[in-house]
Amino acid sequence: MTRPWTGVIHHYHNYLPFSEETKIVTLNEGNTPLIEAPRLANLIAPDAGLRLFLKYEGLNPTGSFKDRGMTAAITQAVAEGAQTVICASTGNTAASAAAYAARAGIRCLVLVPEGKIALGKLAASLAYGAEVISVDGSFDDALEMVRAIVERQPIELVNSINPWRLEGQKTGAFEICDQLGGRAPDWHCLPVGNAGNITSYWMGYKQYEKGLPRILGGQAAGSAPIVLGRVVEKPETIATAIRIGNPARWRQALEALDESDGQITAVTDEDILASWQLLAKSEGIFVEPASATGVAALKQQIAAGELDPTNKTAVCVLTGHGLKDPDTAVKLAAPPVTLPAELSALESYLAS
Ligand code: AN7
Repeated sequence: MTRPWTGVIHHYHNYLPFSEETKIVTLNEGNTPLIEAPRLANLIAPDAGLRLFLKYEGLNPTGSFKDRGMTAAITQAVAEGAQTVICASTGNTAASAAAYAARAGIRCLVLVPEGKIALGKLAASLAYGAEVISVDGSFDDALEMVRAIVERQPIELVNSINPWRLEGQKTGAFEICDQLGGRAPDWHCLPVGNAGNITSYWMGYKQYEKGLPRILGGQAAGSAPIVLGRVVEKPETIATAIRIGNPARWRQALEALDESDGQITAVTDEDILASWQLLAKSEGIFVEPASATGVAALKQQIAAGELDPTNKTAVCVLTGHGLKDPDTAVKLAAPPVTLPAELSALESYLAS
């Protein structure tokens, strides 16, 4: 019998700086599927022999990749005696912090940008019992507030400025190498918001020593500070998860791109939604819009001739589940057909 999976800290203990005695706060996160996507591969790179894999991080306990880093951050916070944690969030960090804080029995405050957080993330944060504070400003404004408050009060910050978040998050790279049979892909594609994930993956690949991919990051065109090389004061995009104008891990993201001979590119909201739809309709994988940004970036770079897909292996990280943002999904689709509850109505519908 195989050992039951009990979360990323237990599984990758030898690669993480926790002592044997530390009491681990976990929801058995990680071990998410790496799903090969041959139809999608053939759509974005016809007959090129591209092997495309999707790392479906939406299947983590709170429905996003954030749980990998949050198990580590909350474990460490509790080990240091913290009784309250705080974060600013576009939603997924909030839901994850709220869940792990509940698990640990500590207080959790989350600051979110007013009106710009997807319904599933708000619902979950409230359900887990976090104190949700809606800030009349952007994510970047909220992050400034939490950075300042933790200087003044004994509250632990659990945004990805917290180095323990990166420690947990880097396990995504370990898993991908393990799932590919002990090697890294040629290309690793992902959305970039606050740039914690890109920083962590690069740390993880370097530490695991199974080869190094080239990193391809995607930012939404209306929120692309790293691509533009300047802070975006009023970021906009339908992908609210990555509506961030001043990433906290900006410098480390540039290092990852430089060291991996990678690139970062801006993709329009239309391109994000086109890839979002392709994922759902051609592979049966429903993600929140931001999560399609890595696929959109890969598709764009191949189409532009910037990236040669011939016989390459690419992994796209799908960062959050589609049920996080049901409003956008419903808004973009045709409404359901309504019929009377009669067989004849169904038959005429099928004939039409
Ligand atoms: C689905 O939850 O910043 O570049 O506060 O939710 O590591 O920030 C979310 C970010 C990609 C970008 N995909 O990752 C937050 C938050 C999804 C996300 C990102 C986020 P980072």
